[in-house]
Amino acid sequence: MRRLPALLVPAVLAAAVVLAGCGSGDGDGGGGGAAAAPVTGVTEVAAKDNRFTPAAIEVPAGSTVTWRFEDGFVPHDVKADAFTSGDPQRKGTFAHTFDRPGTYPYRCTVHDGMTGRVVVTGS
Ligand SMILES: [Cu+2]
Repeated sequence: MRRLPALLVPAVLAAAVVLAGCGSGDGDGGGGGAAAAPVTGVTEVAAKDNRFTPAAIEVPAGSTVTWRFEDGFVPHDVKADAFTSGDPQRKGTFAHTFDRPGTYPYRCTVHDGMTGRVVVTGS
């Protein structure tokens, strides 16, 4: 899962440096998170353990991404500028189709620091 082509490694390191430079520190500490290099070939995101996994994905335009709420009694939602899953939920799924290329950050409004990102590439 974690293996990356060698060419990508410098980009990941650069991103880590940029992050470290931000300084404000949200106390995440879990590594990865929404700022991590996006995972490709995945259109499902789990809302579990108070995080989105994978937190960042990259899909081609026209893809439908499905979030699965599977954190037991802990409710989550998915809120972005362009879409929202509605009320926080404890189970079930939410799906959104991304027609336009761009980067779509989103978050769970229930939990600070529970964030994710969908990167949509041109088809
Ligand atoms: Cu949440």
